[in-house]
Amino acid sequence: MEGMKPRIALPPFPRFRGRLHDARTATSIGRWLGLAITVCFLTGVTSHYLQRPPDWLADLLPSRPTWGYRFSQGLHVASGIAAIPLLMAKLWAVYPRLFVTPPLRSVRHALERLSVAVLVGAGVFQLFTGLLNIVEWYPWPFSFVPVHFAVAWLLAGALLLHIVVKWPEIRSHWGLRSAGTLELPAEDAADRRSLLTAVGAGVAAVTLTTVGQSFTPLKRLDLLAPRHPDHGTQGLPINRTAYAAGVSAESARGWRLTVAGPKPYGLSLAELEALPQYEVRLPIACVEGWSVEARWSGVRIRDLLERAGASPRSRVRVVSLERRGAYRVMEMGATYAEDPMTLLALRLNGEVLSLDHGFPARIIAPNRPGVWQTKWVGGLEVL
Ligand SMILES: Nc1nc2c(c(=O)[nH]1)N[C@H]1C(S)=C(S)[C@@H](COP(=O)(O)O)O[C@H]1N2
Ligand SMILES: [Mo]
Repeated sequence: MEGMKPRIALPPFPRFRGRLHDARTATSIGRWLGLAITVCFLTGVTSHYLQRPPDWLADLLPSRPTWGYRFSQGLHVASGIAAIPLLMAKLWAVYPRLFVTPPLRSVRHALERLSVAVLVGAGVFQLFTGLLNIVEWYPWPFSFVPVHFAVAWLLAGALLLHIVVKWPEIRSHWGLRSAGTLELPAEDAADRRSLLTAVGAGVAAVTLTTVGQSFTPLKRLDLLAPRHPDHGTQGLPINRTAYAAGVSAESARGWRLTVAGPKPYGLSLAELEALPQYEVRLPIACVEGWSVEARWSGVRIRDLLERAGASPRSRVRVVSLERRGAYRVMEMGATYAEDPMTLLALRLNGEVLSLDHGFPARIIAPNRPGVWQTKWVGGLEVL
């Protein structure tokens, strides 16, 4: 088994005298990085299928627990942010290997280096695009969701391959007790502890100063988070304003909800308000990593479906008044339509919805990504 210490390099390559650029450091940090990436991958895949289920899955997605999407998306963003200092430390530990001589020793060595290049490239790409996504900055020409999703699989595959290839080294460096058998110089121990403590403190710092945007009890600490749960009208952040969506008080005037089904009908706002109203506490859990719970009240979707002569277990298409935009049209599977907590909400935290939060009416459903909590609803269609 080759060791991790690079051979003494010839000029013009740099020389590395730091003692912690070794397999032990790489393993100590790598296992936490591996854990963070695994959690991030699993929660990311969960989020993807909740947001864009294939047709066969759409009517089977669970509408409970109500906090499910909030939890998995919060964990996705938190594990991704925690992975950033871990990845930086890991790259620091191993980067002298970039300069090994000769650069390629054999076909096997070339393949191994290529797989590491893919791993590092995909890892940096995912964390970078994810981080910019949560600040809603998209400075690239491609569409974020499909590319971030595809590269996630590349990263998962490259990581798995890396773990398999490095398994003998990982295993021998994993436990603390094996240290004695590895002839690690005792004088490294204190430096090693300092390095790992610093990395741990970095992870704790970035986590604690951002996680409050989805985990409200820590909201007072969310100094570095792009979103704050209390910033926004009616005690709730706003992702897309009415102005940006091209919806105005004018366009909402004379509004009637249209419901297309076996027995189609329309209802004015006053008529909707006269129907039985229900109140629910549900979060908006944005795919961009912020979540806040609020008190919503309005009419149950299942009641509106029954009134149209449809089964409450129907798939529904919801169309917004918004002229254009990726979230103008939304489809809701039968499990959500049927859930008594799924409302066409008219009120938020006891007040009539503000225009930015979707006046005259918006969707609120349990265990769904924020993108599908459609604002400015114009019509429902039973499918
Ligand atoms: N019609 C429409 N509804 C929409 C959106 C949109 O762009 N258009 N944005 C969605 C997103 S991404 C989120 S997170 C929530 C945010 O709701 P809020 O602005 O009321 O907090 O609304 C959703 N509803
Ligand atoms: Mo969102």
